[in-house]
Amino acid sequence: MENNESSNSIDWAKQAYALLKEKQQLEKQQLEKQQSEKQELEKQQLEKQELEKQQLEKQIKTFVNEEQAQLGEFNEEFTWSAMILASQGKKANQISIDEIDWLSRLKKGLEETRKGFVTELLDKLGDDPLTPETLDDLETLLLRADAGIDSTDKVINSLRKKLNEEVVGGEEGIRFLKQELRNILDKPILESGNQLLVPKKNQLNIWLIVGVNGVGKTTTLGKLAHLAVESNFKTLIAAADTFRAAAVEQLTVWGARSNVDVISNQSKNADPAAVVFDSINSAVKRNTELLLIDTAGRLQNKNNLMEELSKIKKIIDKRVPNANVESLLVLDASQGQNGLNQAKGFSKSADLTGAIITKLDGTSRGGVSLAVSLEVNLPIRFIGAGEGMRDLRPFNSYEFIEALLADK
Ligand SMILES: Nc1nc2c(ncn2[C@@H]2O[C@H](COP(=O)(O)OP(=O)(O)OP(=O)(O)O)[C@@H](O)[C@H]2O)c(=O)[nH]1
Ligand SMILES: [Mg+2]
Repeated sequence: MENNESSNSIDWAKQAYALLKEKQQLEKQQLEKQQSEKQELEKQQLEKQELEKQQLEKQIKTFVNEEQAQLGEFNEEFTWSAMILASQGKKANQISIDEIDWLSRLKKGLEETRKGFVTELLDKLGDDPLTPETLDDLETLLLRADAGIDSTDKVINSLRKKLNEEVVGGEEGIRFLKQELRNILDKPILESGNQLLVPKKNQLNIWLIVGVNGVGKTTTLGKLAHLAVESNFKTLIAAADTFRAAAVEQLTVWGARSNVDVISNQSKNADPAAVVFDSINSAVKRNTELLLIDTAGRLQNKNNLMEELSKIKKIIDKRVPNANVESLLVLDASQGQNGLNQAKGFSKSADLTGAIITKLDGTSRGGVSLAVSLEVNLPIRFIGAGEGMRDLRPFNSYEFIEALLADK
């Protein structure tokens, strides 16, 4: 009996030992697996970093080569662009390759809007005098290009009034239409008392770039940095979008393209307001003339976004009350009426001073610029038509409307 018991307990001990051994083995294997997984992950991260570094270097190299405007052919594009500059009073020797190049690209960029709007309009108008039916067609076309109901009504009513007073030929109709459209775009600009938005020399100017996610804020900021450096402004960038992980890298590439320093805080959950604070300190120390602040487009919710913007604004007002501050709302033209709603939303909570319309290339809804000017009374300050560094220019209603209504 006793013997039996002791052999049982030996068996039990053997069993327990085997189980423990197995467990230990398993744990060891798990540990080894974890370690090798960790090593693999580290290796992958290193490879990824190396790849990103290579891509960054490659991008910067391509940018340097790509960014110089070239004198193209003496063709219809060149002639049209030169004529637009000439009709604004520029002399032949005052015209730069950059300006010609931009106008050709703007016209090309607005091709989609034009196709769905002007080509049809010109066909309808022909050389015959305007009729009430052509006005109905024009109304539909303007609405389709996202000019908005108010702008469309305004233009159509003016044309109708003119029609009641006199016979309006096709060509004159177009001229009148262009003027009416320009009036809409120019009104908020004239009311701002500032025809062209340029940083004030030898002072601190702070431009806050705001807007919902993906509209092109960071890209626009990069292009603005380029324009500013070209115009000899001492420029600095603040990476205050701390929400999106890759935002700082994206800005660093843009900064490198124009040789502009980027103030950032790489740590996780960094406070955007702290980044702004640091960047203002650097700007003051360096006598910076233009501080461009990139902000997040997406936070946990819309209220957070607005709260963050007002926090940033407060820091600026407190730390540098004399700075010339602009809050510029970036809108993606391809979002049409949605853009108009964003402009209305932001103008309620964020003290906006202007708008920048991006992605005018390849959209058929460039008309949203009219809706924003008329319905939100926001001066359009810049327009972007492309992803390149040179694809952003100060807004000029004459050039915009000519490019929009170009008849070829
Ligand atoms: N075609 C075209 N693409 C543009 C233009 N501007 C920006 N983009 C592209 O739009 C995408 C989004 O641009 P971002 O600058 O990252 O937009 P964002 O507003 O900073 O986005 P979040 O930081 O995520 O809120 C990118 O792929 C840009 O290259 C433009 O004028 N034309
Ligand atoms: Mg961004």
